[in-house]
Amino acid sequence: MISESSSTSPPPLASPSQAIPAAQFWKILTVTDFQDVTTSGGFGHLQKGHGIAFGDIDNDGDEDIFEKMGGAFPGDSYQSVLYENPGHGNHWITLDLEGIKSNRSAFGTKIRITLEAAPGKRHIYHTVGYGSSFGGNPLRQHIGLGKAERVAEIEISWPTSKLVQKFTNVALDRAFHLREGASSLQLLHWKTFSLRQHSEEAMHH
Ligand SMILES: [Ca+2]
Ligand SMILES: [Ca+2]
Repeated sequence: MISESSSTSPPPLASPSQAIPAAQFWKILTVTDFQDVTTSGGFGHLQKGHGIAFGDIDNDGDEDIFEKMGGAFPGDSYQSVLYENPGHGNHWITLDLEGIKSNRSAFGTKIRITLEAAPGKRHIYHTVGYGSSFGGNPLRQHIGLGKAERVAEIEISWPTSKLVQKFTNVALDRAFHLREGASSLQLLHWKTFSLRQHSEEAMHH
């Protein structure tokens, strides 16, 4: 949720006089509202980042972040970091699209989700692509739905066939596969696992 001190301006850039710029993450609430989730997301880090990718790595419904650390010069290196998102209780949906007439990876496919949420209907727009900086996000589209009460409609517009598919009353907090032109979304059962357990095991080896 927007903090009480939410501003209508983008977050300030770090001052050039700061000796060690800390990694900060800002959650975009609307085009003009930002929320600092550096602490609540556990994303604070003093090293410089060089590439970043967002994806729900442990399949628990929130986006985790992989960050390639270190600078551009030889020797300016640091181990890369995987930030496990603790979650903020928001809804989500994941769409794994497979093109048939359009390219198989569904690049360029446009997704429009219509939500019912207080105080009324809201639209969310996504276009399938890697969409990252010096990194690459998974092509499966993990889409945050905030405090949505219902997904009223998902509209998928394929790039080559120009086919437009619509699905209504889709369940929240689920992952679905869709082949271009198929009549229904197929529910996916991805297994969740503990990133923390894996990292602790790695530290003992
Ligand atoms: Ca996750
Ligand atoms: Ca999580």
